[in-house]
Amino acid sequence: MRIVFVHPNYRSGGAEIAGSWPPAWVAYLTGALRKAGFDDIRFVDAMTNDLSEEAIAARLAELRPDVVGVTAITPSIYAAERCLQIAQEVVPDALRVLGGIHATFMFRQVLSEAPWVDVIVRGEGEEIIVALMQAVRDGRWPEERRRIHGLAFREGEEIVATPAAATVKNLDAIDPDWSILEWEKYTYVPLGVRVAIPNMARGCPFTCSFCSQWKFWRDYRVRDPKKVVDEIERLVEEHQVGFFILADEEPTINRRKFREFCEELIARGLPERVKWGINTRVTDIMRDKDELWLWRRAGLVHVSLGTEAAAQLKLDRFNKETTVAQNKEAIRLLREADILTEAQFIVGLENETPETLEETFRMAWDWQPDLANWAMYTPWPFTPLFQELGDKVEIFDFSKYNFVTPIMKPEAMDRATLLDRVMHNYRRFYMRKALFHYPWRGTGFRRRYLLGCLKAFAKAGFARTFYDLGKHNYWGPQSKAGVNFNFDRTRTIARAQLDDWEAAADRASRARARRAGGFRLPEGAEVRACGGGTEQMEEA
Ligand code: B12
Ligand code: SF4
Repeated sequence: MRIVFVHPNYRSGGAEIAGSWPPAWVAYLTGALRKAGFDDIRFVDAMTNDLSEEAIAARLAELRPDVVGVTAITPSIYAAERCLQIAQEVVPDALRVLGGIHATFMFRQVLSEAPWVDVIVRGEGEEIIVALMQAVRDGRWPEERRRIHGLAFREGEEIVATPAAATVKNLDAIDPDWSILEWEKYTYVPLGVRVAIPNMARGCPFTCSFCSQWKFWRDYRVRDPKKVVDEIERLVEEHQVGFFILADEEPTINRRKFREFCEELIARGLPERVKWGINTRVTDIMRDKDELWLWRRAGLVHVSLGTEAAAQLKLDRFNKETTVAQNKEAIRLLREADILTEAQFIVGLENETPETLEETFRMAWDWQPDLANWAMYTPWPFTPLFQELGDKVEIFDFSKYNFVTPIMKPEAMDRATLLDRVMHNYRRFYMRKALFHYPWRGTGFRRRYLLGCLKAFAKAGFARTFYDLGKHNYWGPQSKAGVNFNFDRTRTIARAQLDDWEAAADRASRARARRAGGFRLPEGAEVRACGGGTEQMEEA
């Protein structure tokens, strides 16, 4: 039985400008499937190879799969749906499977707008895909489909969701198969080396209102650090990987395991051969300030911090539980430990003004991170903040939900001005850094790395792919009047999806009423989701 995975060709000029990145989901699913005895698995990376629709069709026709599996985050959903439509056209007998975060939560939307999708895998894929493939192989598909947890599919006019599958409890049984990828294609531009995205921890114990990740992975789990280092050692030895980022949302919260991870890398001499980066929280940096040199010795050279908003007001709204002063201090501590810092700002909520954007620039310059990003607030439709914003969200063209396109229109300015002010921040920040900082940061690794980052920015700037500026017709402040984000305003939320949200809101208000009606957990305990928040993936 031949399974073909396809990574859709979607680009938007954000993080991907730093290189061509290996899709981790393919390695993780392939590992699980091979362990379960499925050995005919192929992969088509339409994104890295920039494949046209015709080229995808030709590859599928040539490979003649029995199953086609595609991934989608929110902005790549239409490209993913199109891949499966192409599969329907050229290999109509193949089972068409879609997975990833967007379809997990928006399965009613997806099955309404793309009825050619045979089945959606909701949540972590490793165990569900194995159960699904076994059913197909053993001839139990589609008769037994209602028995497999974590799926959604159409039965005539009805959209059926089976009960949510459990999260993968034994993460140590996970053994990704990275050999499925064509390694010479994956390069990290700032260092000019091969790059990988291993995953040590899943989930996040926090519940930021704008973020979808804690909801997706649900409970927080960490793999055995030694096993993760085994994986990294194989990536270095077998695939000559010279840089990795951990895919984790929160790798450092479990201090003991993170320390073990660093010590194991050092014990095996890996920091000489591979450098790495993480995303984490400023509060962990403050807590672990005495360990930062250990992190650095283990090869950690780049920390991206969700500093998020300059104004404390915004941090509170995002439920981020951090303070502006902590952000500054965390950056200082990392700088002292010789670790590069990247500060992330989220801008573009409805109350953004030119002054608040200016304020983020001043903060960025005051804190002096090595890199700064101004991401456009993107209302993932399955987050609490989206529900709170209600009809202030008026664009439902998900292909533009990508951190670089202003989805919200701030009350005080139009979208083109918002983009222009953000570009103004980038220009000032990187111009000054390029002239006064990067070239003078010693002669060693740090300087080489920073100049490499500048090269990645410059490359995307010249090609006008940065923030999709070329597509949006932005050429600088003078071009504001001609900027066009090309939103497809015919895109709407499907009736089935709206009905589902309304039903969920009803259930939530009934639950609130029940709680208000006198039910109390012992000793004042609160009902909490396994991610630590108050929301939980629905058992359908
Ligand atoms: C590494 C990364 C990148 C890399 C590499 C992406 C790549 N080629 O895979 C780069 C830097 C290029 C990147 C770019 C972008 N990214 Co990114 N990225 C991540 C990050 C940090 C890790 C992704 C990862 O590998 N996870 C580990 C794997 C194992 O998890 P997974 O992909 O979810 O797969 C599991 C399940 O979802 C499921 N599954 C997934 N696909 C399928 C398919 C099938 C058939 C099945 C059965 C199951 C299944 O099974 C897998 C195993 O359990 C995540 C945050 C995170 N921690 O997840 C953000 C994240 C995915 N990125 C995000 C975004 C928005 C983007 C950009 C649009 C930003 C931008 N403008 O630059 C671009 C889009 C580029 C693109 N076309 O994909 C968002 C998506 C949010 C959303 N709701 O959709 C995330 C979640 C970050 C966030 N803060 O919200 N990204
Ligand atoms: S800390 Fe907040 S933004 Fe970061 S992954 Fe957790 S919930 Fe999301």
